[in-house]
Amino acid sequence: MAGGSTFDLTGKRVFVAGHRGMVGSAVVRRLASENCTLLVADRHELDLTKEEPTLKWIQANRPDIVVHAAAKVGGIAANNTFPVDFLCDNLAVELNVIRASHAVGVQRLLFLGSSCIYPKHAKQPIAESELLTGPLEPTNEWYAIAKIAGLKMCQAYRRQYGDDFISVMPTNLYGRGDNYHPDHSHVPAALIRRFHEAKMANAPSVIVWGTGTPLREFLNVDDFADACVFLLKNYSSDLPINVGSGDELSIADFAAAVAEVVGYEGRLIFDTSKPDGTPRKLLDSSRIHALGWRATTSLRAGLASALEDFLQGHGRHLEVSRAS
Ligand code: GFB
Repeated sequence: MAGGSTFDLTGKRVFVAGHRGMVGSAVVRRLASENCTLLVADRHELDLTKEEPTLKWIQANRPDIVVHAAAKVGGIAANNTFPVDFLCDNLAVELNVIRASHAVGVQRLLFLGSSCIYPKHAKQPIAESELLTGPLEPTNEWYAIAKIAGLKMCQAYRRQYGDDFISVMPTNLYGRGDNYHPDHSHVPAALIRRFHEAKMANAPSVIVWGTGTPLREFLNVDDFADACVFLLKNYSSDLPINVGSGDELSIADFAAAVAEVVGYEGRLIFDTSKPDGTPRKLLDSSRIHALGWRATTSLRAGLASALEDFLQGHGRHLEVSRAS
């Protein structure tokens, strides 16, 4: 079952693939309080899109556990602009990491998916059973197809070889270590940066993409990392498992919340030439709740800590302007 027996991380060698990303770095922070040995490889040391070096590195380092947090990720515009990267790089990394993990007999692998793998018009809140029941949201179908393939690889290895490979589907994430690229980031990082810059420049208004009506659920990345460790210890099933916060709001309300946390008091202008993406994406997290895990960080507290992280320059693609 799902959640029947517990898996002990004590003394285990845990490879966090993608440890520089927002999720990977949060998993590394969370694993620091477990009694396990962390294994990481910087990009210049190991290119996970390359099969042979990935296999050799994993053979040489012999992880017991793999957290597969390596992925090419980005917001709605990046997904639309770089379909080859989002499809092919992600497929390559998944194939290399999952195959090599099987080859060395990894005891448990946790694969990270995304809520965008579910159909554009999935029933809300979205249960895991909605997978592959309808067409995908076109702005992110390349990424979604790659993530669905990774999930299916885990199921295939479990079915054919009995490998304990599990998949977890986070809702929209934000928090420490995010990517603040002005065009390619997700909405939380984009708005934190844009509102901060507008505040510094005393700009009377700020652009928010789309109509403001899409609904999104936001989960703090440190809560998500905690869920990953919880699932590593307590979950073994071929069914993917959703991880959400239940904190759902419209993009307009979210933008207002970010503006308040940043302290920006100007006007928000919605640029409807920009895509809205999927109309609603609220995960049904009842299965992980039944196992005993829940998110604990409120959206306000999470946004305040994300802003702090941004101001300290910990994210990527940062050129933070500061009040002198
Ligand atoms: O975060 P985001 O790019 O992710 O956009 P998705 C969420 C919503 O925020 C969309 C609106 O309706 C955007 O139109 N938005 C408003 C903005 N202003 C901005 C802005 O400045 N930047 C961005 N990025 N959005 C992604 C997928 O979809 O979700 C990925 O493309 C991934 O594949 C991720 O799965 C979790 O929720 O629309």
